[in-house]
Amino acid sequence: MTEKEVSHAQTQIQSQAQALDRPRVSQRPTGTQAAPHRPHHPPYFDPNYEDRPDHRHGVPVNPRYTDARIYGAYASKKPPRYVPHPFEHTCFKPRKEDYKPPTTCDEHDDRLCVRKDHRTLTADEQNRFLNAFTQINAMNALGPLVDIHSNAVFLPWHRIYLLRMEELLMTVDPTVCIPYWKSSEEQAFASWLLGFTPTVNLLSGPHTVTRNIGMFALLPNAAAVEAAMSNGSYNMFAQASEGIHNSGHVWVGGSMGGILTAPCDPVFWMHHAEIDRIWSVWQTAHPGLNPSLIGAAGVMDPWTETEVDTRNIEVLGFTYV
Ligand SMILES: [Cu+2]
Repeated sequence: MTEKEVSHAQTQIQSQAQALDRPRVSQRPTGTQAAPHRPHHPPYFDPNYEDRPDHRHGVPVNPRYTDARIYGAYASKKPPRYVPHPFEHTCFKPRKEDYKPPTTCDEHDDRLCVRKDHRTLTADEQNRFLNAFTQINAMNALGPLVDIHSNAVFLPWHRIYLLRMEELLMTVDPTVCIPYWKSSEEQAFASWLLGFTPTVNLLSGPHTVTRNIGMFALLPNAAAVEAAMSNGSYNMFAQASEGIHNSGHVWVGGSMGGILTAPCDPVFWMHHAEIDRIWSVWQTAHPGLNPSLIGAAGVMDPWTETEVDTRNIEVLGFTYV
C-alpha cells in the first residue's frame, strides 16, 4: 500500500466510525438554509437504514422471523424495509428501547394501551383493529407470529404473546389495542367479525380462517369464571382458566380449534385478552401468588421477558377497562 492509500483507508475507517456514532435523528445545523428535498420517508423511518452497522454475520436460519422486537430469538437482523402507517396518525407508543420514531401524540394515552370490551368499540375502532390486522397480514408479519404459537407456560407466555401482537398492530395504527371478548357474559360471537376470514401465510402454507360456531361445545358461563376466580392457589386458578379458555376455542371451532391455526382468527386475540383480563383481576385479588417457574422455564421463549416481568400489566404497558 502506498502512503496515500494508507491515509485514504484511515479516513474511510474514521468516517465509518463517525457514521456509527452519529445521532439517530438527523439534525440540520442551525443557521443553514432549508434542507434540500428528501425522498419520501415512511413516517418512522430509520435514518440509519441505508448504512446500518455490519453485524458480521448473515441472516440466521429462519428468514421468516424478521424483527427481533416481535419475533425474539427467531428474528433475523434485517427488519422490514417499510411498514405502512397512516400519515394522519404520525404517532407511536414505544414500549421497547429500540423504537425511536418521531412522536407527536396528542389525543390518546401514550403510556398505556387501553384494552376494551369489544362491545364498547365504535365502528371506527372496529375498523382500525381489522385494518391493522389486515395490514400486518399483508406485510407477512402475522404468519410468523402465528407460527410461534405454543401452549408453553399458559398464562404468562400468552400475556407476552398478546403484547407482541399489540405492538405489531400498533406499528400500523398506534391507536389500536386488542379488545377483549367476554364470552362468558355474551354467549355469542362478535358479529362485526363474522365476515372477516383472512388468509394467512403459515410455514405449512396459506391458511384461510374458518369457524364452526357453537357446533361442538358450550361457551363457559359466568359461574365457571366465578368458580375459577375463587381458587386460592395459582396452579388451581391456572387450571380452571385453561379449561375456560379451551371451551372458547372449541366453541368457535374451525381455525380456532387448532393450536397451529388459532391465532389467524382475530377472535383468538380477543379471547386471550379476556383470559388475560380474568388473570389480572385474579392477580389483584391474590397479591403475591405467582407461577413458580425457575430458570429456563421462567423465560418467555422466544422473547427475553421472564415470569417476573409478566406480573404487572401496567408495567408491561396496557390495562383493561
Ligand atoms: Cu388459546
